[in-house]
Amino acid sequence: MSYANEVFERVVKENPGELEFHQAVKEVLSTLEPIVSKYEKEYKEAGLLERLVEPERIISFRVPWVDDKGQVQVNKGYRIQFNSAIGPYKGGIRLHPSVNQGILKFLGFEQVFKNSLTGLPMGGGKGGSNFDPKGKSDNEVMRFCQSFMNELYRHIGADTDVPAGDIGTGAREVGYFFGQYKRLTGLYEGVLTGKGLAFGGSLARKEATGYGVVYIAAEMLNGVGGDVAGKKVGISGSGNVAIYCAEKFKELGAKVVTVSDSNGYIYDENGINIDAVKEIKEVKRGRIKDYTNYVKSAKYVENEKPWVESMDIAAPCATQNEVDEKYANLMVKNGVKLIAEGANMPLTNEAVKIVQDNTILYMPGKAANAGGVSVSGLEMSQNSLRLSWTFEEVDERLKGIMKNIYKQVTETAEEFGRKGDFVTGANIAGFKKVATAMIAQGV
Ligand code: NDP
Ligand code: 2IT
Repeated sequence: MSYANEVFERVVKENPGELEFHQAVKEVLSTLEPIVSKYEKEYKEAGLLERLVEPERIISFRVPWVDDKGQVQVNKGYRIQFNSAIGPYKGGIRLHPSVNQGILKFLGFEQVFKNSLTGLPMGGGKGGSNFDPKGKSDNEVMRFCQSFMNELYRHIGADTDVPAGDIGTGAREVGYFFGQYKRLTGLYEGVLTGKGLAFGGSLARKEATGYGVVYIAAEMLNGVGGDVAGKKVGISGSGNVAIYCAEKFKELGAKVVTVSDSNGYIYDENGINIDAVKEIKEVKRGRIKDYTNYVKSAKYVENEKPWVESMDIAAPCATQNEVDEKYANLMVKNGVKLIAEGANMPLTNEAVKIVQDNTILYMPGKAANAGGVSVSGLEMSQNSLRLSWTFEEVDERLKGIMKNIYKQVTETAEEFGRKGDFVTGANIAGFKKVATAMIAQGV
């Protein structure tokens, strides 16, 4: 059995029930073979892969808070400090009822390679809670965030671990986290990213993940002599990533025809009205179904995903495993030529195989959605410098980073004999730098 396979089997045995974590580890280890076989002796001596799949630290804690009725509620809180070989732990905080340790370990593991690909000095981490912000008042969200930070503050800091947004965590939550961190420590420092613009946030952070997805999709098309303009695009989700992905696709002349949430999807043949989606989701915190109140001609389909429609480009921007074999086959049938993942691991490993076998250009999340954490890295730089850059300056740097990620991914794939396989390219390119740093720093 190969070294990578041995380590994978050990992961399954030692982390029972953590299915998403197994899936993410399998995806990465199965593509590292070309580099692992080259340096096997050195890696084995250093116990490199065994160390790579084990988080440096898992912090897990109780989050008690009082709801508006005066009732005490208790949630689970976590921070996975996965790997600090190339910089302080960096990664978002997910607030969603489905959150558990296995999901956060998969996200933390992915983050290690993603952050490495950005070229910025950031290690990998992820945190979260099974708290559901939906239907909660601002005061309830505030009390939850304060309680979460009462425990987390002692483990984070501008040079140790820098959390940010993810599903269920946006500017409102980051503001409450930051306020409580400052109260508890007395420090005004860049301990979180995605902050409000009035207190150290970076321009273009809100847009960064979605814009980055489009910048890399444009590079992918350019690589085959194509162009974003005129393409029909299907997007899933209607949160932070989906909205700004739609905005940039539209700006570059594509037509975005779908958005969705966990209840259903909208199809608008005239192109999604992004201002309407922003108002429904960012202002009213409503459901995507309400879009039909803004655009009467749009269609709403309950309990279905956008992938049943025909489109040239698919950008899954909701959550993990939203595209399984059935939907991957539908994408092939419906004419999808390019997939760029805004979400983390939205395709199952079986779905990835189907789209790659059918020669769909496919960019995995750790490369395609790295724009968000990249601008988080730029926010950290601005905070350290006590400066703020203009929107254009940050956006230009973001474009440069996404271009460079595309270059690394394609060149690495080619170097290791897997031309056009962006999964292998992204995994090996992200892994190389982390491996070098881990070996150099000793056990
Ligand atoms: P938001 O909370 O802003 O939006 C999430 C969207 O996805 C909502 O439309 C939500 O619908 C939908 N969704 C969430 N969970 C599910 C589910 N279980 N089934 C179906 N739909 C679901 O989150 P973001 O836009 O920030 O994050 C979306 C994805 O992008 C995640 O995978 C995240 O990890 C990834 N990502 C985010 C980055 C960021 O900067 N924010 C950076 C890189 C990746 P509903 O309201 O019905 O729950
Ligand atoms: O998955 C991700 O890359 C994020 N949620 C963003 C992390 C960050 O630190 O900005």
